[in-house]
Amino acid sequence: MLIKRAPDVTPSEITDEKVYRARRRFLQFSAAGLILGPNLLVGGAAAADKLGPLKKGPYATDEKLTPYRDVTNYNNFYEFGSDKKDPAANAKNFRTRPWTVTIDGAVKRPAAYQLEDFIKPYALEERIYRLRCVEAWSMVIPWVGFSLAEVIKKVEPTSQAKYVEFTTLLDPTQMPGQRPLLGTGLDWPYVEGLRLDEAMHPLTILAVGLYGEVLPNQNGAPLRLVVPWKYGFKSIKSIVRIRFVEKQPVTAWMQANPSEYGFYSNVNPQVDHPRWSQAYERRIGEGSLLAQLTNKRKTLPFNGYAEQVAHLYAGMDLRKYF
Ligand SMILES: Nc1nc2c(c(=O)[nH]1)N[C@H]1C(S)=C(S)[C@@H](COP(=O)(O)O)O[C@H]1N2
Ligand SMILES: [Mo]
Repeated sequence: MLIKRAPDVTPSEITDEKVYRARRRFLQFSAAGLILGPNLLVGGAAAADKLGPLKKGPYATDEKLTPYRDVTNYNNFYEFGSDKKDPAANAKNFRTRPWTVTIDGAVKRPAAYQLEDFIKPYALEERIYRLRCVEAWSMVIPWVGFSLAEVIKKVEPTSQAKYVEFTTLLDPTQMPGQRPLLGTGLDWPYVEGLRLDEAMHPLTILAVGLYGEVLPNQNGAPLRLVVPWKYGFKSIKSIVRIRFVEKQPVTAWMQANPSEYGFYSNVNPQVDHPRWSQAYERRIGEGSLLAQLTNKRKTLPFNGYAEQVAHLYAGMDLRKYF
């Protein structure tokens, strides 16, 4: 990010990580005037906006972090195009302020918040999680966010609330992928859903940043979900609405192709995608593409979070509920 590299040069993970670790120390020890007050998010979308102070969240993996350059230039965000480089290029001027987050449906306290007010009550944490895409690649990302369960407790779901539905902004003027002819084929806006107990799980977070900085637009600014035991597409970006519902939501990918994408989409090496295996994955940014292809990693059940989440699916046939 800071160092200009020729496209064929392997990114130096060490440099990125060093810069990041140093920056994190800076965030922890700098004078109060230099960092943001607790839980405050800087306005605007400049990539260098720092977040802090950050407490360390649970479940961190000690695997090597995926370089910032890969995390922010190898993206799926179909609203901005379907090529991995499209979101970084096309989301540059995406406006993330003002931003309204609506909470509605089966809750005692429905509300429409300005983003800053929505985020204010929660302490930001760093959560280092693996992200495993259904396309059989993975990353390790230091997210900044807070537990979705905290939000859910505050808005008090009623007994009707069995699922949580999330919706991305609909704005074809800003999102070329949503335009009828240039569009990337999904029924917009992008919708995702979780069962209420999945949404309440302590691994599930709403993220506002990564690598100690405000979320870059291509990673789902200003607010995105991160559900690390599910395929990446469940981690919906640029959220404007969180709705509590009785029936299982129809998600964007189920709508587009129900035989390939199910509601649960738990990472499962034993249940292949109809067109490719899910048994292995390549770790983005780890050496050359050839190295990634020849030296693949075994995909772990629930993306390695089985100990934390397998109980949520006890007794369910995960081939049927894929
Ligand atoms: N609104 C929206 N959210 C989305 C997507 C998308 O196209 N639109 N892509 C998903 C997919 S397939 C993945 S793998 C992750 C990628 O997140 P990242 O680009 O931050 O790594 O975002 C998910 N969230
Ligand atoms: Mo994905």
